[in-house]
Amino acid sequence: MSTINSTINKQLTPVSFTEVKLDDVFWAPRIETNRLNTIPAEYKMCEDTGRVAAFDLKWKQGDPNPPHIFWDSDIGKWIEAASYSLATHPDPALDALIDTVIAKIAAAQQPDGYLNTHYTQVEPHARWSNLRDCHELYCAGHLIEAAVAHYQATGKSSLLNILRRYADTIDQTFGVEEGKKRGYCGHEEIELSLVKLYHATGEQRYLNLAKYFIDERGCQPYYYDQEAHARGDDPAKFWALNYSYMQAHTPVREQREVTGHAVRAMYLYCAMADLANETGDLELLSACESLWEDLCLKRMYLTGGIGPSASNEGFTTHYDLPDLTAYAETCAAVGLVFWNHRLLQFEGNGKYADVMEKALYNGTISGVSLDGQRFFYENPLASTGKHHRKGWFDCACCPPNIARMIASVGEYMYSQGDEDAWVHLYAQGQARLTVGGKKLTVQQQTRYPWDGTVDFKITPEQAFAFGLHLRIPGWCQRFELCVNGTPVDSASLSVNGYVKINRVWQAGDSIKLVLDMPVQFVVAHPNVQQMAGRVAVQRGPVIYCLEGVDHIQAPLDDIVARADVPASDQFTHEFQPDLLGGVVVLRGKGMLSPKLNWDNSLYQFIPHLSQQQTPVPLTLVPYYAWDNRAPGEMRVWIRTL
Ligand code: FUB
Ligand code: ZN
Repeated sequence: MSTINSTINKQLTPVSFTEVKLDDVFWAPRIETNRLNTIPAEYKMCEDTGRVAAFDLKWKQGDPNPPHIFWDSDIGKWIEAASYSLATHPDPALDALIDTVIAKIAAAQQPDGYLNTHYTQVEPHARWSNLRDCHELYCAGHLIEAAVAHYQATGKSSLLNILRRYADTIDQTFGVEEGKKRGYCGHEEIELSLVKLYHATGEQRYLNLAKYFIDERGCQPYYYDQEAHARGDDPAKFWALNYSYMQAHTPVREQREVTGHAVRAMYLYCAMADLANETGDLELLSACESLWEDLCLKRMYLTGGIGPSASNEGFTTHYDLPDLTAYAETCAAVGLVFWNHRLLQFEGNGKYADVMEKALYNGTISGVSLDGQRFFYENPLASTGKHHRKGWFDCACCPPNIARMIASVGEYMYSQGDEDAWVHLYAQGQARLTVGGKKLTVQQQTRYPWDGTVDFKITPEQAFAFGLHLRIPGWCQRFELCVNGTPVDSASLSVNGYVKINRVWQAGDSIKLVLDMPVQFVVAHPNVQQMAGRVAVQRGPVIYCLEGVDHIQAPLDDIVARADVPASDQFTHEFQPDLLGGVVVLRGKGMLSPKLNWDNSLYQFIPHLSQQQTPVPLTLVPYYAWDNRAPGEMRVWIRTL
């Protein structure tokens, strides 16, 4: 059921991460690790693998290691991450390093503005001949995002000017006008980047081009058929079988079911939300709303991972959420954050913040090791002990994606409007907001996500009236709220997952929000057959898991949780500063199933199963932190009696 109003209500604008200073227990150390370890390590890998040198245009036919069709996107995402990092932490060496890469990019730009290291060197006569498979516009999109981020972080227009020229070339090449190609990219990304470029430059034609790409997608006759014929290929032999793989089977406004490749879907939906926001396009917004329900109510992992299948790196059927074989690509969860953040800005509906928070604390950051130097591409919810992070991948989309998300995580925390301010996420630090043209500071003191108490100080430059919305997360069943020490009847003030406090705020005003954060069992919808009879454990926004290293007595599948007793009564929680970078660990008791002898049997009778079980101590650690100690098994979903 759609909850979107009949007109688009644009109340919220995100508060830029440059206005949000974090000194919290959770994100601040990650941002620092990202800056000190991840961004340099990724640059080194880009250098070592030839991605940086590809812009020197020295590769010749017959040389080894030809520039790959989407190497440019890795450089784009790296520059974006590095620029976000610069924006909050000035670093002359990093600034200079980015400048050297930009100089190479400038030199690689062709006289007509075209810019792609693969096509310029490896297939110079085949430009724009295979939009379906070859990522040209996708690479352009990531370079545009990089250019906008770099411009915003440094004020330098060096990269922006390059990408404007390239965007102009793209604009002259694609469109409905006579003589232009009516194509669109097989991997969405250019669309959302053009909306960013429009914002950075004020040039309406970039927004128009984004709209063209979105509106043209999925129209018949299919461009990809025509393009295949022009190449001499049979479109019926498309390796992915049909265009739902890239969400191009039907016009996007008509799409109601999430299909195909998960990262592509997320980037498309981001652009649809962007365009709806810019142009008031209700059709696009209502398509987003339906797609959101299809995804988040029937296809999303508990961790915010999405896309269960490796074969299409994406979606299958409703409720198909296997744990061990989950693909759940890091990039897809990052894309889910991007999309939900955009949808959140329309009406401030907490359901989007809930999904965003779920992915932020679980299925995205599981993609990077605690030292920031090893990465998961796939984020399964169970492991037999063979799945481990790696320093890099041939297809290296995930490492720089998680880096850009972490470097800009402050962006997801607050919104501002003409009459209201919103706090979506809790993290210690302070933010500068502007509400109706008036400035204020919001300070949070908290140990979230390890503790549910948040103390706020609200400091407007001058006293003024506005509504302050504080999110009550979906996982929280009970909370208490005091303003200046006086309890507030918050039930009457709660709308769409937020409590709204209306008053004339003045310097020195304080708020105490206490979110009850017990350990909870979670069960899956009965249609998720793979999880029947299993529970997961969650505390606050954090999903927990069992790791083999804490349970050497038996394989994890022999461990059974006692779901007949509330989780809060059986698990204690304790912050352990020296474990896994500082985490709350849960401890309790489960049971060990008896060891049965399965020689020569497929089924057997076992009377009085429960009497044969023996108690076993359980230790649960945050899912995102798994595989950072001795390698071994992992389970999120635990068997029950
Ligand atoms: O195709 C470019 C990127 O590589 C995609 O976003 C990922 O899923 C991986 O296939
Ligand atoms: Zn990826």
